[in-house]
Amino acid sequence: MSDLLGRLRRGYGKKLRALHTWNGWIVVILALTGLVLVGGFWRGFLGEGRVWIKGLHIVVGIASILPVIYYLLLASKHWKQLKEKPWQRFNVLVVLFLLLGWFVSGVLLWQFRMVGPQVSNLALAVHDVLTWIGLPYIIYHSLTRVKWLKEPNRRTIKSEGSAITTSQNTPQLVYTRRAFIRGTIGVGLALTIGPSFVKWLGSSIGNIGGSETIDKLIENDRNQLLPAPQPLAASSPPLGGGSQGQFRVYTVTPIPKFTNNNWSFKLDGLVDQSFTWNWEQFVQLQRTVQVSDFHCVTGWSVYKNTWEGIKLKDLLQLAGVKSTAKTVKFYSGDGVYTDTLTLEQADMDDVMVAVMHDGKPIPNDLGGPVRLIVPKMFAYKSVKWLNRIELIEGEHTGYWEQRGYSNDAWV
Ligand SMILES: Nc1nc2c(c(=O)[nH]1)N[C@H]1C(S)=C(S)[C@@H](COP(=O)(O)O)O[C@H]1N2
Ligand SMILES: [Mo]
Repeated sequence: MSDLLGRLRRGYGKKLRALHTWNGWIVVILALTGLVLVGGFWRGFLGEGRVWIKGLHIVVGIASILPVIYYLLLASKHWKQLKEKPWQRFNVLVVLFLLLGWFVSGVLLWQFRMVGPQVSNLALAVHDVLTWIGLPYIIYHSLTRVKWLKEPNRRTIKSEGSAITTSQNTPQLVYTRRAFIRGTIGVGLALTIGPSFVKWLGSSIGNIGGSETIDKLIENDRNQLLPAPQPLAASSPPLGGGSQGQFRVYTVTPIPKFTNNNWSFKLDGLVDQSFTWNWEQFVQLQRTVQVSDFHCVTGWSVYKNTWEGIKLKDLLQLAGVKSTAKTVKFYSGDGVYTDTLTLEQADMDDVMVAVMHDGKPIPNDLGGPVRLIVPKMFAYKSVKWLNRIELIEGEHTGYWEQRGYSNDAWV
């Protein structure tokens, strides 16, 4: 009888430890993939890989609930075991809270289409804040455990009894190897995510403190285009009362900057008359003002943007679309990014070739001097640094659509 109990106990200790190891690996994978996804630093050269990393992050994230459920089945016994160790009880609660919080907010983000932008914005904020407090906590936890592992009697999860005898001749080896593995993971983590982590941490703190605002991006604007466009009355003060929320600066290339000398705007392809405007000519074109929300598929939105620019349909009318044309193709001045709309979509009243945001020129970080705005679609359609519109006969698959995003981008 007591033998059986002992075996169960041993089994339990092993299970808990295996669980802990699995959980540790899952957190490492999620942390690495998550930080790479969120770190603007990596966006530029990941390209296509980003979609795969996102897939991996989601799959592993969903799987991460399994060890939690498994733990909860064993929890009452572990909890009793920790009776005299309030700090370790606290640790268990913190870790459970983090894992469940990440899981729930992660599932909502994954299902952003179903839950809508309001919920997914909240979920993204929660996911971020949990990472912001959770990752340092977990890194600290694993670093201190490396020391603990060298002192087996301080371990919480003991395999009571025979484990000590069996491991007696090799404990040094076992623990050193573990410490080594953990150390390696630690160094690997630091090297891979270090740069994006620091950057992201900075911007997260900025976002929470509200200091990394559009004003700051405007201040850092590296475009030099003269004359500055004069805002219409509806733009200044902005009709929408000023945008709410913050843009995350996205790019798949180094961020371009423009001057009067290297900037022009082309409208060509299957049109009756093609155009090439320089900046002085471009700011003469008739602009209008609209207020609209801006939604990124990754879960964030900026509400009530007052955009001023030229309606796409006005531009198309000016050039005269040939009857053979089927698709409107947009080119970014970054030389890489493209996207498309069908002629029917391009005819929507609120699709705009935008020049100003909230009454000010769009800074180059946010796609200025000219970016596309398609309010009814997710923002990957809103090509930054727009400098060419071509009417084409066939179809074209845009940058993110080539990498797995749906060509149907309706919000
Ligand atoms: N040229 C270019 N345009 C782009 C992108 C990009 O990486 N390059 N990202 C798209 C995506 S996914 C989003 S959410 C918005 C982000 O705009 P922002 O960087 O001004 O916040 O730009 C869209 N247009
Ligand atoms: Mo996006």
